[in-house]
Amino acid sequence: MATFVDRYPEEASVVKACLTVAFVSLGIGAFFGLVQALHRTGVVRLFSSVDYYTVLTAHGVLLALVFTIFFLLGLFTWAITRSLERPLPNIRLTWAWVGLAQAGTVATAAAILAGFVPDIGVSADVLFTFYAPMKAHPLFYAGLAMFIVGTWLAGADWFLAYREWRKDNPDERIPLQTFMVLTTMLMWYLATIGVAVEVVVFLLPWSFGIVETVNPLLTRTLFWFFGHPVVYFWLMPAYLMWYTILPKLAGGRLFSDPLARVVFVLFLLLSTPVGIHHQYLDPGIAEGFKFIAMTNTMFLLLPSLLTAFTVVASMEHGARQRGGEGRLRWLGALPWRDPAFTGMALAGLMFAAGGFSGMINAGMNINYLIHNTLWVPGHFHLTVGTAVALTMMAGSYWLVPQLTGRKLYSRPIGLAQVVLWFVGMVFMSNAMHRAGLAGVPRRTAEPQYNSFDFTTTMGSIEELQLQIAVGGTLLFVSVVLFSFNMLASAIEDPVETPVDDRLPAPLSGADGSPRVLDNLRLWTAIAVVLVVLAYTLPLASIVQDAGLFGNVPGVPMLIGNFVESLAGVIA
Ligand code: HAS
Ligand code: CU
Repeated sequence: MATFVDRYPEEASVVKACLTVAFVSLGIGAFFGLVQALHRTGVVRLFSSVDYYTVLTAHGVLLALVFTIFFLLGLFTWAITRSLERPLPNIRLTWAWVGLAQAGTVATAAAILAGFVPDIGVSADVLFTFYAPMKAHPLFYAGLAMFIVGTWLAGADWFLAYREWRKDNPDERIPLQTFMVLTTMLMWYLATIGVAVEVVVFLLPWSFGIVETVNPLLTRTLFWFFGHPVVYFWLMPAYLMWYTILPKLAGGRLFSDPLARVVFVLFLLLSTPVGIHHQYLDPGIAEGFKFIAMTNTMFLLLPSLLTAFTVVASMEHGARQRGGEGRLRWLGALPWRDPAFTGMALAGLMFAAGGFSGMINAGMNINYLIHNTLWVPGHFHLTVGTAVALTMMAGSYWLVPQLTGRKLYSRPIGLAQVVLWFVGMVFMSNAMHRAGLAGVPRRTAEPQYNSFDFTTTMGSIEELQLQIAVGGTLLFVSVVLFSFNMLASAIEDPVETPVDDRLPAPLSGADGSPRVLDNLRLWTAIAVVLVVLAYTLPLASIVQDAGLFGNVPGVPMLIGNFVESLAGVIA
């Protein structure tokens, strides 16, 4: 059995090109994470607090946007090619989107890093949630636009591959991995409408000086229209690996293929009409709209709860195939020495905790307690920072040898790396959650204000700061080990018996399930209707209140008038 690179050499190069960008971003982004954790906690201050937002923006953009999405581009290319069992139809198109996304990344990263150079007039300290009123240099938005268009073309490339396959296989069910890629991309097309309008219609002209003002609430709302679903765009590659690769690594088979399809369809339907749960504290959006977003968010827990069940059931099946017995003793029969398996399992375990803090965020009333505190970074370091990032690193130990035809340099280092990530994150994210409950704010260079004591029943602030610094340092060491292992693997000798990339058939296959599951047009249409229902009225009322570009006399002026007349009455 030839491995991936032997069967599809050109596609393997594409995947490698994407993963290389992902891993370089991971290395640089992790470095910014370390210096920032040490700075915030007051352990060592390596840069001036004035540069804090440049560091934080570089950290967030390089890790949350570039590392994750470039990994996705590589993984999905691999998944489409191997599950359709054919090369991509138009390799020039493929290289075009790789190049465009890479060029966009370079432009955006340059705009951010230029912030460290004084007096050149280029900076983009707008954080990874780049909405107004923060303004970046046009290069930042232009790069971002290229990057997003790159992902759109990638999706087009994969849909074309699917269309070719369909011509030859008119009656077959869509292969599972292809199904996952296509539903994720449909969700992405819908979600990115928000950010495209935000950047092209408002932020870019504003940054160029073509328009003078924007409506900040409108750009925030358009951002979160995209900003929630983007978290599932990061998560779906991890789910693809948990559903299709993890069962094999565990020694078993996926519990249910139709259940996996249902999960991806639910994400397509529900990921977008929930973005307002990031805006519970925004004035200017009526409570009723926030309540609808909360209700939709609670429904959106379902696909992840189904995933927890299906993935753990598949792992248990694998363990029993390997001789595992008992109610919980089977856990011991899992291949814990395999870094790919262990990393993914630990990532899943942490996601159970991250999902729990997500449920707390999602409650409109409890959100007021944690919003804009360190609790929120605690939440997303478990989700994107572990469920996604650790799964991607762990998956690489299995994936990369298929792309290079070389062996992995060191499994023990890989194992140490994934365990170190888990331990580092236990320290850091637990302390972040607790510090958040004590009121420590997020996005602040020096959160310990003079004459203000955060000490509460949550423990002393010094202890929490120390845990964050220790955790952050362990995470950085983990990335160093990962980068070293990947680099060393790139120059290993080619192997004679390559990794077997065949995936076992699910215990319950697609054949017995209703064909309507594969009706992508139907699900897309319903998803569009749900978004229209969730967003038309809130957007209309935001525009009515303060105008498209924020220059129509609206609520602020009404308040001004009110205050003025009140002052008159008092006088
Ligand atoms: Fe979130 C804020 C709600 C999931 C990322 N989230 C954020 C931010 C980020 C983020 C980056 O409602 C901050 C944005 C900013 O900068 O302001 N989030 C949720 C909810 C979920 C959720 C309800 N978030 C994610 C995922 C993310 C992510 C996934 C990235 C990938 N989040 C919120 C809310 C806010 C928020 C509010 C705004 C907070 C504020 O006020 O600012 C749900 O999707 C979670 C569902 C998950 C579960 C867990 C299921 C468990 C599984 C594990 C299976 C176990 C295995 C292993 C496989 C119900 C699937 C077993 C192992 C063995 C050994 C047996
Ligand atoms: Cu969200």
